[in-house]
Amino acid sequence: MKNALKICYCGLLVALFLFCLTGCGKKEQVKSESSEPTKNIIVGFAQLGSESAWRNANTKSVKEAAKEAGITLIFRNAENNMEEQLKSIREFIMQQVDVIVLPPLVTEGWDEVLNEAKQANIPVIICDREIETDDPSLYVTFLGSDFVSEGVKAAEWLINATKDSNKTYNIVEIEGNVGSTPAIDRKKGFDSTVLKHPRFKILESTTGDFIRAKGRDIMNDMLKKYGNEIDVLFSHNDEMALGAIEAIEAYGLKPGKDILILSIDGQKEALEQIIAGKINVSVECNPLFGHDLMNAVKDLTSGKTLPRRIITKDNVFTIENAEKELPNREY
Ligand code: GYE
Repeated sequence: MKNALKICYCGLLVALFLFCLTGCGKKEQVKSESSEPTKNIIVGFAQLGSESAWRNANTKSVKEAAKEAGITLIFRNAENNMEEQLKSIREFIMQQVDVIVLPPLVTEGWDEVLNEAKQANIPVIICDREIETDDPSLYVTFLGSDFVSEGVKAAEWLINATKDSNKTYNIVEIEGNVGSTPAIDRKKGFDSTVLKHPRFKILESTTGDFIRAKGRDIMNDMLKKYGNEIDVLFSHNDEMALGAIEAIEAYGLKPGKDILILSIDGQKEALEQIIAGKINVSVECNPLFGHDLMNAVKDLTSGKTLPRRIITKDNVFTIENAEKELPNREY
């Protein structure tokens, strides 16, 4: 009996040894397959500007992800000038890059240049903001956030926070670049949600181009015009909200209390202001999609079919979770 057990035990050991050997063999094979040199992919990225912490984080994320993926990135920055973006795309076509990536400054005016890319057989990925076109064949996929839903989330916070009051809330709105999807859709989502309730009134809505200094100047003008009548500011990004806070304090009012501040992006500085009680809510818009973008590029160049839209997940930051989230913020 003892001997039989011993034989069984030895048999098991031999089987285990053989299993390991073949297993290791397989691993080696997989390893050598994946370390085969892949074709060098060249991507032309026509960044639209550097107007905000969001934008700079986006640039960093794209550059780092390209490096990690071993993709050659030709990076151009148009500094908020559409002519420059058009020029960059034409330059990429001349260079015969494998893929063009475009975060468009505004929605309109891309058909001609995208047709040139199509004629040159260069696929285009639209990211961050969207374009308006009748020809769906001009780009392969859109990768970015759902801006309507961001506006809705800001509105829902306000509706909920004021639900026990029956006073009328006067709102001012500072918008992003005229004609850009984040400005159009955040406004659409926000306005259509709050205006279902008669207790909200929008006093004025003006563009601040997503820039902090403009947010400050516009808030200044609005305070001169409406003074204490303003109850709520909805700013289309954190940079402009941060500028507006300076103007509100200079005017002698308390941001976050005398004027409720609703904003979008979820950048580090905004979370700090939430903790300080000066911003009430910042709806996240995630700029860190570099990896998803490079994965889409790899799929595209290896012949896979991409979904028409790849939508990033966005959180909502308030006093409830800002402190916990702050150490994790990358922008
Ligand atoms: O919210 C803003 C940036 O297009 C989503 O642009 C982006 C917006 C972002 O300047 O801060």
